[in-house]
Amino acid sequence: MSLAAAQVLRERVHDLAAAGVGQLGVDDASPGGRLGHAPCREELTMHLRQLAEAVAVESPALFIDYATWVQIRHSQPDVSPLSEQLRALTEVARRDLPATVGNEVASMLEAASESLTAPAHSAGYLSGDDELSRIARRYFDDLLAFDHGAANQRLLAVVEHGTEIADLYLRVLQPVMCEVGRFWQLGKINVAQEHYCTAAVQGLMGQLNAHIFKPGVRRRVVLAFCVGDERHDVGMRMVADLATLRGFDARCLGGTVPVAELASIITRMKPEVVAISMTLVAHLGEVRDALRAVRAPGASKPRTIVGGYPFSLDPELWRRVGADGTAQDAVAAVDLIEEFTS
Ligand code: B12
Repeated sequence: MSLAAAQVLRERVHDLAAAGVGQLGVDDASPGGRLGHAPCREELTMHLRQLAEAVAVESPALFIDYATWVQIRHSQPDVSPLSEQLRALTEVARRDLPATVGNEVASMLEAASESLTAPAHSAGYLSGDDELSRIARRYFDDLLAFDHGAANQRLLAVVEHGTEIADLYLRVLQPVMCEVGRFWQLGKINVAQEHYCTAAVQGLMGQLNAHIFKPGVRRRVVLAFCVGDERHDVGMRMVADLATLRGFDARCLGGTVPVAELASIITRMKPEVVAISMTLVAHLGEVRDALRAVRAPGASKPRTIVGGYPFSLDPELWRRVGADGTAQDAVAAVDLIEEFTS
């Protein structure tokens, strides 16, 4: 039922968004602080697309997390346009969709409405007391000061003095990137600054290649990528780098790989494990399609693992998309790859 309900929702996103705008009584002369007609319709469209993906995998947690994200991004207080929007969409779903679909959709919208509270104050990702947390804070500050050259040199020195690359990735770079995202979400930095920080981290990871790749025979191929329009590929590269460090022949295809090309690449590379990374719930459908393509008749049928933020949020999501397993971080991902190939 849920896949069918999600399909109905996807097909009717535009007319339901328009009905939602009508339900809210929004027009361009709306009083200050309210969205005008077009932006409101755009927002409702975005909510409905996310909702469709959550409905498809029967995961209220995914939609609740999305609603919480919207609330923080817009710094909305408790009684906010978002709760009004969710209420309007609930009315529209019950009124305009076939009863079975409408009920399913409406109950997920209601669960999200009920869970909306004033956004809690967060201490951020860099508040630890240990040495690596201090290094992470300094690195973050350096990047916000646009000083990536010296910042990266300092981190390279940390590795040369014996810090494991896995620790650098999970305890410095990952929290720094999450903090960058939090700052962007709160409007404390803009997109250009976020791009600069990402480029600095990617540059550092490139420089670390010399410490990661050691020549020699590597037999077990691991293929890592993201599909659809998924551009968040830093976590996936971490998985591939740490797999390389543990002796795998890990090959990274990067982000936004077309699903249609997967079967031929699998046939050619014959990976033992395929690792798919996803950050945005909007790409769930493509991840499911990719898993199907990887297992298509004639292909070499590798084991499949999926990971990225939504899979940590909903611990059963990997099963529902049809993967063989998941892991919360890059070290656990490589442990799982070892388990699947031993
Ligand atoms: C950098 C970044 C970008 C860059 C990505 C560049 C790149 N080449 O990766 C760019 C600018 C492209 C981008 C764009 C967008 N972004 Co962005 N982005 C980020 C940011 C700041 C960092 C991502 C990152 O590198 N994290 C660090 C890595 C190491 O963490 P990770 O991916 O979770 O990986 C770890 C684990 O999950 C696991 N893992 C990962 N993959 C796999 C795979 C397997 C198989 C396994 C087992 C494990 C595993 O291991 C990894 C290492 O331990 C995040 C903030 C955040 N909290 O992550 C926002 C963030 C993800 N982005 C966000 C948004 C909204 C967007 C945009 C929609 C913004 C917009 N309006 O344009 C677009 C969408 C683009 C798209 N179509 O993909 C939101 C998502 C909110 C949500 N809940 O949906 C976030 C959370 C920011 C925020 N706080 O609001 N973004």
